Formats: sequence, C-alpha cells, structure tokens
Amino acid sequence: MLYSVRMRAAQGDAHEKGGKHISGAERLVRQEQLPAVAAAMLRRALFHSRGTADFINLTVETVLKENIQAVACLPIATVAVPSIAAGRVAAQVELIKAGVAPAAVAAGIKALAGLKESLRGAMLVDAQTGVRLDNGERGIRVSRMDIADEQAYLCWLSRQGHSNIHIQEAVVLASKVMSASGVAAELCWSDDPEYVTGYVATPTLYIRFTQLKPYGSPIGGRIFFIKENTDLEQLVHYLQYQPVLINV
Ligand code: PML
Repeated sequence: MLYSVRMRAAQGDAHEKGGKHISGAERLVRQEQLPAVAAAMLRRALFHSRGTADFINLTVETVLKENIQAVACLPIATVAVPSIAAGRVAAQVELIKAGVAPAAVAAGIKALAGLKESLRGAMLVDAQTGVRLDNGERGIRVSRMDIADEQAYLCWLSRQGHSNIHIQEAVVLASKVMSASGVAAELCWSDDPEYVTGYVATPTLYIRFTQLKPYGSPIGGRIFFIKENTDLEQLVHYLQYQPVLINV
C-alpha cells in the first residue's frame, strides 16, 4: 500500500471559490516516508514566497499498489531562446507539430498570458477550436502521481544539469498528463516570479524554453490541449484519480 499525500495552500476565504491559490504539492509515498513528506509539505505551504497561507489543506489517503499504473518518464530537451517572444514562437511551433491547430495555440497562449491570477489546476482547451472545455475558474488539478525511484530520477535529472524543484515536479506531472489518451499537448509556465522557463509537453518529449514569461510575474498556469472526440469525464477522472508512478 502507498499513501497519496496532497497539499494545497490558499489565501483569503477558502469557502469563497477555494481562496487565492498559492501553493500545491503531490506525492505517492510509503508509510515510513509519510511523516517527513507531510511535514515538508506543511513547511512549504507555511513559508511560501508568495505570502502567508490562510488555509492549508493536507490530505492523506491510502492507495492500493495493484491500482497503480506505471508510466514512462518523458525525455527532456531544452531550447535556449533570447526573449519571451522568441520562446512563445518556438513553443507555438512545437504545439502545432503535436497536432494543435494554430488558432487553438493562439487562443491557449492568450488565455495563459491573460490570467489575472494563478489557477489551482490546468485549463482544458479544445486542440482544434481553442474553446475552453473545463467549466470552472479552478481548472483541473492533476493528482495521485509520483516518481517510482526518487534517487534514480534525481541522478537522471542531475546528469542532464537539472536540479530545481520546478523541473522535478513538472516532468512527473507532464509524464502523467501525456500518458492520458485524449491530450494532444501541454503548455505551462510557472507562477514563481523568479522562474521564467516554461515547457511544452507532447506524447514523446518534454521541451523546455528558457523564457516564456516575464521575470517578476507571479502568474502561471497550464493548458492541456484536448483532441476531438475525447471523453472528457474519463480524461478528468484519469488525471485526478488514477494513481501513477513514473519510471525513468
Ligand atoms: C522546467 O522545466 O524548468 C519547469 C518549468 C515550469 C514549472 C512549472 C511550475 O513551477 O509550476
């Protein structure tokens, strides 16, 4: 048995649309790891650079090993770009190559760049029309995933020169998202004001662009571009509830 540990921290009134999202984290761990992982999440929620949390939700739930799906980790590529504009053009090219229609790419980038505050989850956008498919301001939060062998993963990342928590967590999330049938591609940039690198994930590659958002902006988010004829209910269920361990 493993434990799904999930943290969400927000400011303001949690009963009012869940408050203003400031931090979230997801792990799937063994019982002996539980106290340390939960304490680390609580610390992260309490001492977040985006201010003090008024509301912290820490959820611990058992997950049966036989229900866990194994998913391969996406390989990583990094594209150095000289500006945000160049980064977004390069990201657009990759999204179009992944089958997202140019109009949907443009609508997605506009939606992400136009956010007034960070969402708790991802926007779902039709990969052909660019129409938003999820019906909330919260977005869809991808949950119940972790890396199968943390040490092997950290070594694998470190051999490629990557060591920060943003990439560690984003590659796990993107690998789960792209294992879902119905997702053509993902576009994401961080809500950390100091972190300007973002990525496009496709079913075969996690492609980082060194500049996708302005330095100092606390607004970030993710968009999943959805293929036509996708059963949305089934997809959202997979993203939220299917426990997944990622293998490097
Ligand atoms: C990376 O590949 O460097 C991570 C990019 C985006 C991370 C998203 C986040 O921090 O929420």
